[in-house]
Amino acid sequence: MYSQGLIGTNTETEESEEFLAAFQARIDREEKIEANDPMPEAYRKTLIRQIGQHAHSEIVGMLPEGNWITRAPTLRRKLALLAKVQDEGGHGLYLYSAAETLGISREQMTEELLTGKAKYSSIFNYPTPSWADMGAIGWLVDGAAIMNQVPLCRCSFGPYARAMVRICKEESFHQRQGYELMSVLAKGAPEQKQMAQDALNRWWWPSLMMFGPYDSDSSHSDQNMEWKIKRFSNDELRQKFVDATVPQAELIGLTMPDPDLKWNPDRNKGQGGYDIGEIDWSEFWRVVKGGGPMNRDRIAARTKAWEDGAWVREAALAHADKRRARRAAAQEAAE
Ligand code: BYC
Repeated sequence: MYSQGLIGTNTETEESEEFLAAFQARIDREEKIEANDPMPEAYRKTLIRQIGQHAHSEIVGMLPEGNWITRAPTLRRKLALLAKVQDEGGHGLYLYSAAETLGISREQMTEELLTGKAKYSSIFNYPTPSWADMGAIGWLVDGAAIMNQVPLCRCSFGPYARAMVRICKEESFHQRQGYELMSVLAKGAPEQKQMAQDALNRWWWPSLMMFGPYDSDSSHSDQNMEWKIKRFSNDELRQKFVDATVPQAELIGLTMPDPDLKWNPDRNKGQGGYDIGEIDWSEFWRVVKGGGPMNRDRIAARTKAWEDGAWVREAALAHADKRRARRAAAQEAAE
C-alpha cells in the first residue's frame, strides 16, 4: 500500500480545480515539486510508476553485463565492466530512494517487479552471447539512456531530477567505454569486426524501442510533458539518438541493420536527419509483456537475489529496532 497521509497528502479540497491550477502554475514557473509538497494523486502515481520502472531497469540491467565480468578478456576491461555494473546498482538505489519519498516502500516496489505488475525496460530481456555485446550495450543502450535521461535532470519532481544528475554523468562514461570497445573490435581481425557487426545488428532495433511507442501510441506522454516530467516526446528523443549514432557507426566502419535508413535534408526543421525503417512494435509488446528471450531468467535472478538477501534485511531491521529501544530506554532513564 502507498503510505498516503504521511507525505504531501491530498484531500478532496486539494484536488479541486483551484488546487490543480495552482499546481500547474508552479510547474509552469519551473518550480521544483518536493516530496512534502501537496500534489495531485495522478502526478504522484505517474512518478511512482516511472521512477519505479526506471529503478527496476537499472537493477535488472546489471544482469546482462554481469554475465561477462568473469570472462572479460583483459584486466582493464574487467575493471571497467565491474565499475559499470556497480554504478547501475547505485543508480537503482538512488531511484528507489527517490520513489520512496513519494510514499511507496522498497518492498512493495520489489514485489511489483517480481510479480510482473511493474514494468522494466524491454532492452534487458535480450541475451548477451558475445563479448561484443558489452560494447554494444555501452554504446547503444547507455547512449539511448543518456538521450532519454539528460532531460530528466530538469524533471519537475526534485528528488528524481537530482538523482538523475549523477546518473547521467556515470552513463556518459559507460557510453564512451562501450563505443571504445566497439571501435577496437571494429579495427581488429575480420572475426572481431564481424562480432561487433553482429552485436550491432542484434542491439540496434531493441535500442530504438527503449524510447517507448511512437508518439501517436504513447498513453502518458502528453500529460507527462504538461507536468514537465518528460521534456521531449518518445519520437523526438529517438530521432536525436538516431541522428547522433548513425555517424558514430560510420566512423568505425560498421553498418546499421536498416535498409531504409537514409539522410533526409527536410528533417529537424530543415537541418536534416535520418529516416529509419518501421519499428517492429509486435516484438516490443511481446517483450514488454514477458515473452522476450530472457524475461523469465531476469525475474528468476531477481527473485533469487531478493530471497537470498532476506536474512540481511531482517538482521539490519532487528539491529535498528534494538538501537531504537536502547535509545528510548536511555532517554527514559535520563528524564
Ligand atoms: N520498456 O505512454 P508511454 C536504464 C511502457 S535505461 C518497457 O510512452 P511513458 C539503463 C510504459 O511504461 C532504461 N516498457 O510511457 C541503461 C507504458 O506502460 P504503463 C530505463 C515500456 O512513461 C543502461 C507504456 O509502455 N529508463 O535503466 O510516458 C544500463 C506506454 O508508454 C518501454 C527509464 O525508465 C520500454 N522500453 O514513457 C543500465 C527512463 N517504453 O506504465 C540501465 C525513465 C514504454 O502504462 N522513463 N514502456 O503500463 C521514461 O522516460 C519513460 O517512462 C519512457 C516511457 C520513455 C520509458
